[in-house]
This record gives sequence, structure tokens and C-alpha cells, in this order.
Amino acid sequence: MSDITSDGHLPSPPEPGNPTVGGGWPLIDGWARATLSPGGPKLWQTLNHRSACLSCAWGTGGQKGGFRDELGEPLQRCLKSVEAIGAELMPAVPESVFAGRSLEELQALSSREADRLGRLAHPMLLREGRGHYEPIGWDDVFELAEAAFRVRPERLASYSSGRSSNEAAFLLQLLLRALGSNNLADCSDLCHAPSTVGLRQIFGSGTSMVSLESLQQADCVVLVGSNAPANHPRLMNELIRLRERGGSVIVINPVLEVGLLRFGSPAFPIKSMLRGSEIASLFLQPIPGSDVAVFLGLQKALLAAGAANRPFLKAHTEGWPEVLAQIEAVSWEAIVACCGLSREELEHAAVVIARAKGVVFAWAMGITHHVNGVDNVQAIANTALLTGNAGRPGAGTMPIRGHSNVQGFGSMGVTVQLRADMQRALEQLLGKPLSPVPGYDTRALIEAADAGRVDTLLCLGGNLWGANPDSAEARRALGRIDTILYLATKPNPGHFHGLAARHTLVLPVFNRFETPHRTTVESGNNYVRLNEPGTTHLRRADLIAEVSFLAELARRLLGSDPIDWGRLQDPVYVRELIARTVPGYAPIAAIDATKEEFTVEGRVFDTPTFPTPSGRARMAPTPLPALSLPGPEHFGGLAPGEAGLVVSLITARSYGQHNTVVYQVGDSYRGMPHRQTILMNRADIRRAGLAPHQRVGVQGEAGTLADIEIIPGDIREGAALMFYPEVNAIIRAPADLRCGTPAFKRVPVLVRGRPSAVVAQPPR
Ligand SMILES: Nc1nc2c(c(=O)[nH]1)N[C@H]1C(S)=C(S)[C@@H](COP(=O)(O)OP(=O)(O)OC[C@H]3O[C@@H](n4cnc5c(=O)[nH]c(N)nc54)[C@H](O)[C@@H]3O)O[C@H]1N2
Ligand SMILES: Nc1nc2c(c(=O)[nH]1)N[C@H]1C(S)=C(S)[C@@H](COP(=O)(O)OP(=O)(O)OC[C@H]3O[C@@H](n4cnc5c(=O)[nH]c(N)nc54)[C@H](O)[C@@H]3O)O[C@H]1N2
Ligand code: SF4
Ligand SMILES: [Mo]
Repeated sequence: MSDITSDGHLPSPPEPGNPTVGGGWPLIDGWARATLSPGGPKLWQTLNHRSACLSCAWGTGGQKGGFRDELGEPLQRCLKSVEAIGAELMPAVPESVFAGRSLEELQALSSREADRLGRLAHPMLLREGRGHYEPIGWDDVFELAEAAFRVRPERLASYSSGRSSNEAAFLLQLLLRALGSNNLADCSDLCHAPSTVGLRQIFGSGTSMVSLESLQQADCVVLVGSNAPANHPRLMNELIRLRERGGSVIVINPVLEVGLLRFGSPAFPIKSMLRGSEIASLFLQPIPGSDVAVFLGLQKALLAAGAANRPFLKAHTEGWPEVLAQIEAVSWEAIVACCGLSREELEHAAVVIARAKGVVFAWAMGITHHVNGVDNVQAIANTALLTGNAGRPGAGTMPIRGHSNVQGFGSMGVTVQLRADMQRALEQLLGKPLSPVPGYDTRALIEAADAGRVDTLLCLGGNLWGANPDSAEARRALGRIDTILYLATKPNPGHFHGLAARHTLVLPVFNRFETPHRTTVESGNNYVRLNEPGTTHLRRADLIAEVSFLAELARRLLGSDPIDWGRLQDPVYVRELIARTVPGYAPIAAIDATKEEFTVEGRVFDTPTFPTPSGRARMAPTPLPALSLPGPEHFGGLAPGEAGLVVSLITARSYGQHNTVVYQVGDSYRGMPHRQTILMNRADIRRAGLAPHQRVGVQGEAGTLADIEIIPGDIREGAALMFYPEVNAIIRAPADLRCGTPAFKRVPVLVRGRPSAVVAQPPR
């Protein structure tokens, strides 16, 4: 447990201590400690500020008040938002850090150490061949940036992370597209892109079709590949309520996440905190990467039980005969062999789904981080359609989005798969056709940079280096870019490892609750929140608003042609342009006057008419994946006398981290006390000839991490789990080619070590 720090920033919330309940008392303790710390008053002030929570896309706060959701319900704020705010309320990085520490010293910092340096407060420049970042004034920054942007448009790119505002996101893509580049890589490429692509193909819309209100009418939630207790904690309140009104929760996850079994929520202090509320009514633990098989199994069982809704299929879908034919053709043997679940388990789950009046299918990275991520999404959507659970209140498909404004970035056109209607609107605005050259998504950007095809990269937030697999490749690729501009609130290892060939700029920006003008964000449930202006606690800091930076750069490059780029300094004008060009966003034009937050039009379906040419959902068969693991020889083989085995590695978040930013080292909900750990099934540990808590090497295709402690846990046999971002040093992850998303959740690695003396070696 951490103590209140002498420099006045908030203490890290405590690590959880009760591994039989998720959430629970550590949350209350965390709130108490954060509140009573010297930074407590400022924390409360920020929590009550009328702006959306920084952390996840479930979405909380905004005009209704810091603790309220879109329905105005109170107590909808979790400790994760405290973690995020605490990090932003730290003092400035002391000048001595950049002036005094060499690049090598900065590179030696862990993610947590880098974050704890404090807030970025002054623009910094690292020149080619120098060993230190040096301060630089904004005039010089703009001169360098302007020169760097005057390159051939296909050699210009951006990367973005979903914490900035809609207004900044809109300007980013408008600037790049006006210059003739479609290279708008975004963190969503590494995240929910398979959901966007898969859902858009089927429903003509790529986001959740379920509103919070609609979710509250469901009597069954199928939660797939999500660790919501850690990553979307307020969703747990909805699951608790659903169970209380007699509904069921079917969890599908290779890891028996404790918080998905029982969760103690501070929103229900008396009822839930002591022992936790039961969450899963049924927990299925499939082989990682086999979700298509799981859903084909559910579909087969539903069909056999006469639970397919044929009138619905006939009236509201197309492609259903092919899907039904596939369900009938695929054998139970093939399904069971692929997913490792029994036919009985799947049939039982199908009965629960068939009996429910309204089923919401929700998922996160366990579904998208696979080479067949799009198929996974579509197998889920097919199951919803087969049972008529789409296009009515209390039912539907609900991708649980990541960053607090990642979905807004997509809506604003920060994507390489721009909607045709938005493209037309942008072309009208810019008075010219957009470049026909396809843009780079995040993986394509890394490859293009590695091949020397990128000169200038603007990163609006994020940690491009740390978020990508194969850290050495990412570092080399970024090193071949001439100029990189990192706009950020906090330092992270990407700023020290992801260095450009000539100029690397780290440019400090206001965060959401400090920005001196109004901004908006969009939640995963399509709800647009309005953030009021704020101020920063940083004294003598030299921060810039993201909108100001982008508008000024655009003005220098483009003048007033064909729009008055200088006028885009005014976010109200930006919102006017958004209203004109972004589908479903018309109400944003009046939001400054009305203060009325809104749900994006055309996203939530209360009737089964979908925005496809025919109005019907377009079902398509989903191929069963061929899952296999290589043997140790793939990794060069085990040495004589060495023990080990190849497992299918899930790379995921610990309880106390936000993406590449680590706040707490341990995750005791999973019994993993530090970050150099690998969670394994006991049978696998035995079979490998290794022992619990032994230190081993974990070898991936891009390298080996040594001195990793084996943690025995409730994880599917054959699978293992390690924490990202550290594990990105050693893994390569092939991508789903339809969206470029890496298979972060099924990475073959060889776990190798000295044979355990304790356990008898089985013959190998
Ligand atoms: N506190 C906090 N909140 C966050 C974030 C954070 O880092 N910290 N990150 C934000 C972002 S950007 C995102 S994308 C989300 C991430 O939210 P999640 O998707 O919940 O995050 P992961 O840690 O990637 O965990 C994925 C879950 O999928 C399971 N899983 C792995 N492989 C499979 C599989 O093949 N099939 C199935 N069915 N399940 C599988 C894992 O066991 C794990 O429970 O959270 C957002 N919210
Ligand atoms: N192995 C493995 N790799 C993964 C994943 C995985 O599960 N396994 N998950 C993937 C997923 S789902 C995602 S979304 C990506 C995440 O990848 P990214 O979005 O690139 O990474 P983050 O760690 O969220 O970026 C955090 C940084 O954003 C900056 N920041 C914070 N707030 C602001 C702001 O308001 N403005 C600006 N300009 N900057 C700000 C700070 O500098 C902070 O350090 O990682 C992916 N990589
Ligand atoms: S659930 Fe997500 S949006 Fe809501 S308070 Fe927690 S981190 Fe913020
Ligand atoms: Mo994400």
C-alpha cells in the first residue's frame, strides 16, 4: 500500500485484498484515502466539475454533474476515475528531470515511474544526436511543426488516443484530409476496430445499438471477453441490478475473473459490500480465440430447441438461410473440439438465452484481439439476430468501448474507414475530393515508417511505442520518421523510446477538466457529453489547448482556404462544422446555448429497421477458426534438461493500470502480486514440469522476458495471462486483415525453466 506522498499528489488507491470478491472494501478504502490526502479537496472539486470522467467509455459526469450518468442517477463514479484524476493532479515534472537525466536514464524508467514524474508543463525538443530533451518556445515549436508538415501528404500521418475532445479529433482529421493525407491511425485500430467493421457490415452501424435505458430493460446479459470489474466498473452496477430483478448473466471468459463471480459495489453499500453481489449466473471458460465456436454452439442448440425466431429472420434480416445452413452443417464434435466447452454447457446457456425476454450481448477485448476478431463479433451478432434480440428495447449488441472518447474519435472521422456519407460532407466542406490513397491504420503506420515511407507524425495523446507489439520493431520504425510531435498531458515511456530521426517534440496540453473552453465527448453508448471550461493547478506552466494547437498549425499551413482555419480556434465554430459533416451530430450546433447533451442519432435501434440499403440486417456465416499451438521447436526448442511448454498467452490489463500507464504494480484480484508474473493453470504447470512461483523465462517471437514468476490460477488449461504493456517487448501478433487489429489475446509463447524438483516429471 502506498503512503500519502510528500509532493502532495494523491496516493495510489490501495491494492485489492479480498480475492473472493471483486471490488469490495478496497474501493471504499481507496476513496477514503484519496479524499483524506492533501490533494483530497482538489480531487473532490475535480470530481464535481461538469466534465466527463477521463477514464473509460462507459461514461459518467458532464452537465448532469460529476457523479451522475446520462439518466441522472447518482453515485455513478468509480475509483478508476480517481486514479486517472490523481495522475493528472500531480505537480509539474521538475525541471531537473529533463535537464539532468540522460536519455538512457529516462529510458530505464518503468511506465509507472514515468507517469509519476508528474505533469508535462513546458514544450520540449530532442534533437538528433543529443542526449537530453531541451526546452523550446511555442513559436519555435510552430516553425518546426509547419516545416515538418510541408511534405508530400502520403508521408504525413497522425496517431491518436481516445482521451482528447471531439473538437480536437475533428480538427485533426480535417487538417490531415485537407492536406491530402488519410493516414489517421488511431488507438481504436488496436482495440474495437473489429466491432466497428463487423457491426457495420451487418447492421450498417458500427457502434452499440443499446442505450443505458435499454440495457436496464434486459433480463439477460451475455458478457464476453470483458474484465468489466476493473475496466468498466459502473457496468457492474447494471449487472447487479439485473440479477436483483431476476435476470441472468452469462459470462464467457477463459479466465475466471473473480469480480465477474461476485462484485462488491459501493453504489449498493449495505446490500453488496459485505459479501459482494453474485454476478455470473453461468460462467463458460472457453479456449482463447474460440468464441466463434462458442457462438456456433449456442446457435446450434437454439436452433435444435426450436428457439430460432424465424419470423424475425424472414422479416428483418438477409443472409439467414446461409447462416442456418452453416449452423446445421457444423458438427458438435468440431464445436466442442475448437472451444473446449461441453455440448451440455452450451445447451444449458442456450436455454437461458431462449427463456430471456431481452438479451444484451456485450463484449470487449477478449473478442476483438484475435486474427478472426471480425468473425467473433459477427458470430455474436448472428446469435442476437437468430433469437430476435436486436432492434428493440432491452436487447441488442453492445461493444463495451475503451477510452473515454475513443468512439467520438471514430464519429469525428479519425479512421481509415471513413463512412461514405461523411466523406461526401467533408468533400463539400473542403471544396475538393478527398485523396483516394487509402490511409495507414496503426499497424500499417508502423510498417510504413519502418520502410522509410513516413516523414512526419503527429501523436494526439497515447503511447504508440508501448501499445504496439514487438517493441524493438516499433522503436526502429519510429526512429525512421524525421519528426514526431507528441501532444500529451503526462510523460510516458513512448516519449523516451519512440524517438524520431531528427526532431522529437513533447508538447504539454490541458486535460479535459482544465481546457479553457467547452469540449464534448461521446460515450460507448452514443451519448454526447458537454464539458465545461476549467483551470489547471499547474503554476507557471506553458500548456496549450489541443484545439488551439491544431487550428494554429492549420492556419499556418492552409491560411483561409477554403475555410477560415484561424476561426477554428473557436470551438463553437468547430462544433458548427461538426454538425454539418458528422452523421447524427446535428444537435451539437446548439449545445453551447442549450447545454443539452444528446444521443447520437441513428445509433440506438428500438425497432428492427437498420441503416442498410434494404433496412434489414445482413447476416453472414462465420468460419470456425483452426486453432493450434506450435511446439517448443518453433522457439528453437528446449535446452537439454530444461522444462517448459508452449501456451496461448492472453495479454491484458491488470487491475491498477490504464492501458500503457501503470498505477499499481500488483493485481491481487488475480493473485498476481507484481508485474513480472504469468498466470497459469495448475495442470499446465505440472505438465510442463515447472512449479508454482518458480521463476521462468517467457519466450515470444520477438524476444524473451526472464525472471517471470509463475502464478497458479483459475485460467483455462493451455492458456496463460500476462500484463501489457511490458509483454509487448517479446510478442508479435498477427492482425485481422479486415481491420488491422493485432491478436493480443492469443499469442503463442514458450514458458521455460529449470525442471521443478518438487513435482515428478511426466514422460515427455
Ligand atoms: N481501469 C481501466 N479501465 C480501462 C482501461 C484500463 O486499462 N484500465 N482500458 C480501456 C480500454 S482502451 C479498453 S479497450 C478497455 C479494455 O477492457 P477489457 O477488454 O475488459 O480489458 P482486457 O484487460 O484486455 O481484458 C479482456 C478480458 O478478455 C478475456 N479474454 C481473453 N481472451 C479471450 C477470448 O479468447 N475469449 C473470451 N471470451 N475472453 C477472452 C480476458 O480474460 C479478460 O478478462 O478498458 C477500458 N477501460
Ligand atoms: N499486448 C497488448 N497491447 C495492447 C493491448 C492489449 O490488450 N495487449 N490493448 C490495446 C488497446 S485496447 C489500446 S486502446 C491501446 C492503447 O494505446 P494508447 O491509447 O496509445 O495508450 P495509452 O496508454 O492510453 O496512452 C496514455 C497517454 O496518453 C496521454 N494523454 C492522457 N490524457 C491526454 C489528453 O487529454 N490529451 C493528450 N494529448 N494526451 C493525453 C498521456 O501522455 C498518457 O501517458 O493499447 C493496445 N495495446
Ligand atoms: S465506469 Fe468508466 S466512466 Fe464511469 S466512473 Fe468508472 S472509469 Fe469513469
Ligand atoms: Mo482500447
